[in-house]
Amino acid sequence: MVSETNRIPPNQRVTSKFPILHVGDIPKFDPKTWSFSVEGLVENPLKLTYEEFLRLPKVLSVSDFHCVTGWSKLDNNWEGVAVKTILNLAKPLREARHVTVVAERGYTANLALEDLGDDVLLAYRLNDKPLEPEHGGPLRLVVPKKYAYKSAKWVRKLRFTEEEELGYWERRGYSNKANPWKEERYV
Ligand SMILES: Nc1nc2c(c(=O)[nH]1)N[C@H]1C(S)=C(S)[C@@H](COP(=O)(O)O)O[C@H]1N2
Ligand SMILES: [Mo]
Repeated sequence: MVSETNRIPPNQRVTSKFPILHVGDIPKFDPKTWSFSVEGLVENPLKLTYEEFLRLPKVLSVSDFHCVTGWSKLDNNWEGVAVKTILNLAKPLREARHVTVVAERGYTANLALEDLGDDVLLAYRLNDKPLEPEHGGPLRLVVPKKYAYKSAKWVRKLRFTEEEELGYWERRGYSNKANPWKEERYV
């Protein structure tokens, strides 16, 4: 057993269920029309079909997931594409400082380029099964070092920008930094 001390950020409770939390309803997924794009300040804009996305090099990554409302779900086995792989393909320009993660139905989350570490993943499998629609399938971002509102479900696009574009919750009073270890919950 891995010790759980020091794994749980302040004022978080561990849950064994995986709660489902999002605004709006779950989008329909059609693998024939779905695409993943990278646009904005990049040398090589990308637009990939679902099949093309699945052919990208994949990684497995185990991480913990902390929702700002106070629950933490430990030891999630994600499988997908490291965001570093996407960066290597799209090649952000020197002016690019921020990324807006654009999901279905107008949900967005924003990150600084330096937040896109080796542990950040575009995931399509969880615990050896295809990622369920309610948890963001076919594709969600996983940002283990931030509160989970940065881990957008149903991701369709990454947009690289010079100026920061605040995301859905970041515009509504939640912390832009979102570091659970520092309890950066609200502005
Ligand atoms: N597209 C989208 N992604 C989203 C959200 C959302 O409302 N829409 N909610 C976020 C929040 S606040 C949390 S806690 C997690 C919840 O992920 P889960 O439903 O897989 O537990 O998704 C995040 N990603
Ligand atoms: Mo959340």
